[in-house]
Amino acid sequence: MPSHSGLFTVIERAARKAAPRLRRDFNEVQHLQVSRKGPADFVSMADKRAEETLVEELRKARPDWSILAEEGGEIAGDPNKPRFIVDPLDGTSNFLHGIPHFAISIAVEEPMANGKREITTALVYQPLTDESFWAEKGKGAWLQDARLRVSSRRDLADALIATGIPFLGHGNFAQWSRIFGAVAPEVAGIRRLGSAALDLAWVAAGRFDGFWESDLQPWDVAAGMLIVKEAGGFVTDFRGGDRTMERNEFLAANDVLHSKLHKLIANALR
Ligand code: 2AM
Ligand code: CA
Repeated sequence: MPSHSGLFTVIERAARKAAPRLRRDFNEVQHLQVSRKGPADFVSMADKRAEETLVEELRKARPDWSILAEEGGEIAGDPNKPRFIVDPLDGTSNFLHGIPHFAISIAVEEPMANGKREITTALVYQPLTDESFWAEKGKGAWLQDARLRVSSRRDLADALIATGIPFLGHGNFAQWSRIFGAVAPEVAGIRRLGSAALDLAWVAAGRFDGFWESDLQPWDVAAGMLIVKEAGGFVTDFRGGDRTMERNEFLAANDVLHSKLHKLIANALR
């Protein structure tokens, strides 16, 4: 049984408080599919409401900490204190289309002695399955109270790889296509499920053997990256370095598959 920190309890309580409303709103979306205006405005309301609940709960527990949230942007707090990074609804397009695959993502970023900031606590919570994927730095990654470990597959031919495809003019489609062209013929399958937070949580859980995507936002990946690392996986940029956020490139897998995928990607982008 893992020992939760008080901080993790705060985060999980916030997510569980926002979840019932999200579940209700998701069920409601199905009925709106036929209406003329469509469910888009409704979903954006659901998104905002979930964020309000999360921000309210987090502020109550840690009033002087900053919060970076997808909808509201940055709420300034004490710059020397940690910061919450919050995505109230990752997988919005799934939610909008009635596809049951979305999550709440919450991370805590702490200032370190060396002046850098580091993610130290992470939760990706899937309201419809009630699954809590979480990690605390140095204490491992967990699904509820079961230890998570990245997959042990070593052969690309057995590997199921998740990705995100550039959409609506976002991202670099030419680059994604070159990587896809190099990776797809070598692996057992590629999946595009539409929630980067869950893609990473599922790499940590060994459901996916790897993941690559670029042009994501900090709240999409902050929690998922720590969960992968604490599950024994690697997360790097496409060059194999640690400048994931700066380069906005994310490649995650176990050590063996990470190095194989990295070679394929390096070749494709040469
Ligand atoms: P969001 O659901 O919070 O917007 C996956 O490629 C990532 O891109 C998701 O984490 C998702 O976060 C974001 N995204 C934004 N708009 C999207 C869209 N139209 N289709 C797919 N993903 C989208
Ligand atoms: Ca998101």
